[in-house]
Amino acid sequence: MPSEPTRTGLSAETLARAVLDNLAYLQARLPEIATPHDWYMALSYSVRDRLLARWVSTVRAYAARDVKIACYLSAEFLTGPQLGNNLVNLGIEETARQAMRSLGQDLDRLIALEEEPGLGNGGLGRLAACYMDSLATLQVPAVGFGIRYEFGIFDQEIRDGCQVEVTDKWLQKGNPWEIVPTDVSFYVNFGGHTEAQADVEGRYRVRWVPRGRVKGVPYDTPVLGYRVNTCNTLRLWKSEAVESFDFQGFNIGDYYGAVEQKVISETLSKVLYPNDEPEVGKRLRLAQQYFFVSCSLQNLLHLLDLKGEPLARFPDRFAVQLNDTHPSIAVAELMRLLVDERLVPWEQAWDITQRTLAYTNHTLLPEALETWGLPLFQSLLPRPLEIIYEINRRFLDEVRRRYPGDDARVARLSLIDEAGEKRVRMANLATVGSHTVNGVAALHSTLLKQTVLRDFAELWPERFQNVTNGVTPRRFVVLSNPQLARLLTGAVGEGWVTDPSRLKGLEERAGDASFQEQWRRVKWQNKDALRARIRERTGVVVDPDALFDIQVKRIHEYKRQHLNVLHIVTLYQRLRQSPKLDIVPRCFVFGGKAAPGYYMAKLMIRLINGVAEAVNNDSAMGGRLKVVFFPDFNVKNAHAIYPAADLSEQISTAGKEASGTGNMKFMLNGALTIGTLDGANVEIREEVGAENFFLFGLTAEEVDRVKREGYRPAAYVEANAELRQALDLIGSGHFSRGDREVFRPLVENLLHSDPFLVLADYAGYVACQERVSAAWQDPKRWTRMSILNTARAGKFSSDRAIREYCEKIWGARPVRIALD
Ligand code: NBG
Repeated sequence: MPSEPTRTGLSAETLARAVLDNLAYLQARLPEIATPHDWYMALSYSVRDRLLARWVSTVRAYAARDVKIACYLSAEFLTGPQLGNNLVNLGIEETARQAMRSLGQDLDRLIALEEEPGLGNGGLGRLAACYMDSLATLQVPAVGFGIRYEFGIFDQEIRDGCQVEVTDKWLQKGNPWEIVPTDVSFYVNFGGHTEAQADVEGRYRVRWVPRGRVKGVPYDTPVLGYRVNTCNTLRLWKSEAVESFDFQGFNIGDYYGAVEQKVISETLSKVLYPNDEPEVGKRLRLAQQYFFVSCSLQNLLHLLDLKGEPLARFPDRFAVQLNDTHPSIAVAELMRLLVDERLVPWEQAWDITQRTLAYTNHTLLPEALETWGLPLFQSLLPRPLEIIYEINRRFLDEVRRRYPGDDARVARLSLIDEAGEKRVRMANLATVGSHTVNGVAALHSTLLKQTVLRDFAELWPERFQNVTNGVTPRRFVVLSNPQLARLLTGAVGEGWVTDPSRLKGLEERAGDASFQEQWRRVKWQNKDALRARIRERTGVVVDPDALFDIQVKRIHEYKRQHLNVLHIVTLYQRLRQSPKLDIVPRCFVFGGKAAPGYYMAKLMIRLINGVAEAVNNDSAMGGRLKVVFFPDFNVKNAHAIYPAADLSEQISTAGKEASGTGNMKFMLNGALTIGTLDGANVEIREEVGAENFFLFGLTAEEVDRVKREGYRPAAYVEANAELRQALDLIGSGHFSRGDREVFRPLVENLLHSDPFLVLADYAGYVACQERVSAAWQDPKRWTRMSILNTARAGKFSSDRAIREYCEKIWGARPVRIALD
């Protein structure tokens, strides 16, 4: 029998041979003394080889053919671990298991060793990663551009109930997935000044004389689609110092300034900034954004040159999506590259820019909308700022023509906020420079047009779109919930993985007793597995027969983890007052990181842990209530958490959560949702049916009205004895070992300001939780609802979302790849 090529063969024997080969010749390790990590690396290299075969074919095909490439610009890609996912997409999970067994190694153990590439904060970064998976799976030519942070999002530890941030050293032991092409790098300017002059033909030209330059080096990670040959690229830029750096600075004596610049260039891609931080690291963050955007756009122009095509073809070759405002400096940078460096006339450059770029908005929270003070902008990016002024001048001329005399409107639309310290408004810049602007759920897109971008929506209604977010069923079911995946495949065939509308086929089995029994068994086993992890990570013993009530997401006041806590404290009080009360046993699980500088969010973590300590150790509870704060919520831990949930908490103040994507992951894994009419919850409820969704709370409109009419949180406390008791108990020090001061700021904030209407929604939430408990007591009914949730989750696949982006925004089409 002819033997398969070692680097590409897909049989277990060949794979085992490849692993030994890499162990010996890449890592120089003897099998006898190889550590589990060595084996992990050897297997990963072997899997990467198999990706590379497809990657090469893909890159070749894109270079040779007339294709349009979707370019996803994002400051965050929260990919999570790669090995398991690549095995799933290659379809060789079982083969790998066998191969490693033949080498005396356990595959699951090796997979568990992988460090998490946590290059994102939360939903926004994870969405980018899901989209990369879908793009490849749908065989759409695509590249993701971002930053190769040396330190990703911090690791969270809990000490004495408090969050402690530990630096994330994901690269310490090497990253087997990335490839560094040595033939490309780009330079990016910073600081300095500009000089205007006329060129030989008398045209107005501007030269940017930078203070310094930074070199951007690409690190490529192949992204393979599910069971296809398409293997796209995630290209992350690392900054390096340029050798002959700022000698002028040395000569004129600005020694420290020059050294500072050198340090900046080397630290540019050092660390991912946590969001929700008001002022920290502003300057470096703007520098990071410009750095990766400039490298990426230069790279695209370079690709066009390689194809030998004229600049006018740029928008036909590349669709560039701006993931939030973080890359929105692309509007000015593409203009600069075209006008200054390629000598394209302004009008033509503007046409190219607008036809290329599109912008996705991910938040309406005013404090999260990016603006940059002019002095900072000017000192770091003098030339892009001039270009922004020129864009603004032309744009506002147009506005004045449309709305003569409407100065207030001009002020609102301007790219520069002139009230107080002058600032550049990045959302306005992104909107003006894009052909399409979209929100991430139907409600969010509507509110976007009514609030943050209202004037723009009036000006250009045709520019606004909605694309509801989605999540990949490969990672979030096939990989992380294999038992459910098997059950689904048995019931509706394996086509659901790429066409989850087929899950509708489960509906007819939703009431079937034996199918229900299998369904419950899968859920129970996932809960039992989470039970073991909880015990290992926190020491808390929980019961898999209890209702697993889970809220995992970033910790934020608008997400209202404290509302969840108030419900727990209420149940706790009831049981303390009437120990014999018949209640549904519940295990409450929380997980999520707080931004290091977000005081209130950190206090919420402390509160959860304080409540956990009191509740879990109170013998009167008889084990009926358990509260767990699962530390370090990340993609890896998420794999174990979503599959184990009975109830998904999606309880943000209506109008505040742009979409949510955790809500979709829970639904796909058969959890029922308790939630407000916010973000994608609205569409989840539409899909699953109102009778299968636990709805409570004020609507976005009501929230607005309550606030307009003067919200007085104390009124809700006066009207509700249980609420008063719960707040009193928290204030009494009961959950802080007698210290009455610890939670005072949190309680006072709720009583006197409560910006996210926690107290207004409390009664409705508690009543809704009672409906949850009633449903749980009827296992047939609950299981039916659970099955229907999975059955009707098809809409929330990221494949659907990507198809919409391709059709409505990018004009990108699939390209079938044959292996060379
Ligand atoms: C977040 C929203 C979420 C949404 C994700 C992905 C930001 C700025 N926004 O509701 O808060 O699901 O984006 O769209 O991180």
